Amino acid sequence: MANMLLVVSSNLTHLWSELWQSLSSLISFSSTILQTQTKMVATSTNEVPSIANYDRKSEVKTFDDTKEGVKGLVDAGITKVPRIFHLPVDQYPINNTCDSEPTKTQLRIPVIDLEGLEYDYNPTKRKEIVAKVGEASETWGFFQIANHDIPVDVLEEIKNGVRGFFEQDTEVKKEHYTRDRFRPVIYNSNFDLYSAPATNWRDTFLCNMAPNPPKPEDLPQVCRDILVEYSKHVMKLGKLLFELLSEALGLKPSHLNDMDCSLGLQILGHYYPPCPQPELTLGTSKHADNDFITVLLQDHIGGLQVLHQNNWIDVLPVPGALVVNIGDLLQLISNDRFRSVQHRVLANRSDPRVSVASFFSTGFLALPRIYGPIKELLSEDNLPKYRETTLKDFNAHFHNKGLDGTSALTHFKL
Ligand SMILES: O=C(O)CCC(=O)C(=O)O
Repeated sequence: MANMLLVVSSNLTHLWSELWQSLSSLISFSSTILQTQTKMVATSTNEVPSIANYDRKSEVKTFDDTKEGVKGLVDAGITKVPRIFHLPVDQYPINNTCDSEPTKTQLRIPVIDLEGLEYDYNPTKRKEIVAKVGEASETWGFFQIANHDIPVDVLEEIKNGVRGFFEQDTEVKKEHYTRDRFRPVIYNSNFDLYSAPATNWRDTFLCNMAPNPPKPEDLPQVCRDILVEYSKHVMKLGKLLFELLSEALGLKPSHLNDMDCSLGLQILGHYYPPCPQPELTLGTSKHADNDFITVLLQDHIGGLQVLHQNNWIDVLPVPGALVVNIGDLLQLISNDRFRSVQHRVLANRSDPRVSVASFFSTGFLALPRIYGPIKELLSEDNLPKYRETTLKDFNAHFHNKGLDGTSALTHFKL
């Protein structure tokens, strides 16, 4: 009898396994992605997992091991957002996704026209622009610039180059997948995958383009030439922006450039695949940038939002314009005069979104230079608010912390 039961049970197991195998082969997902999907249990909207009630570390690792990023999940036909991406309920971007009504408020970040600034030197015009840059940096920490001199076809090409990187053959793309910060090109999904409380619906690649650019052959072939060309344009623009920002602080035009604020450039290409449940997650969590300034090129999709007076304000795409934002390091050296403001990116249901973020900082190099509040800005009424630091130490603190919604600056406050 016991033997018969064993035979029946073994037959049943065999049948079940055959059924499962044919089911699996019916579904055309790659085996890696299938494993990922099986392990990364997708919950429905009303089953909200708390951070503690599943083995997040192992699910995150399974996802990382695919080296296919969020795009890999979408390509595999995923219809529910796996729980590693879920925000805690109180942080859902409720009624605020890209698919919903645009933010009701009329507030918009300033758009500053740089026309005439360089070619046709006109002191009155320059003063006007400097005043606008100063005011936007103090109140918003964000502004858009038009007529910045980077040709529209270069902007189009770099967006296409980034899109091309993420949409190329997965096996070729995977060669760049790494968490080694010292590689010339770093492609992965979520730099803070193992420390952040919720994973973002975003893949990214990063290249350190200045002061020591990678050998051209180390750059991804699909966007190699345009990365080099775009970097040259952004470096020139960065130098101009640091002149304007120096003047806005009442310093000589070369002050911030002389402090090496424009020495280091990291270019990040972000890819936000369409998301089946954008209400549960974010493309990029709330954070402020760990650099002096960021020059951001976004495509037409939208989703970037800035936290202003406790409201999330959409940074609407303006064709041909670039977004500039003040980073933590400029807030630190300007002793809180300029503000590094928190921002986030919403996930969206319909189309992939591409953005190219150019970070000015040398934090990825072990340079000995020490940064603290600029002496010329200090007085008895304006005592230093931050302790001095190397950019390497600042970066290390930012990276260990991850995008957890808190400011990296707090750690450096006096
Ligand atoms: O993709 C965007 O619009 C913003 C990206 C961003 O916030 C960042 O790179 O820090």
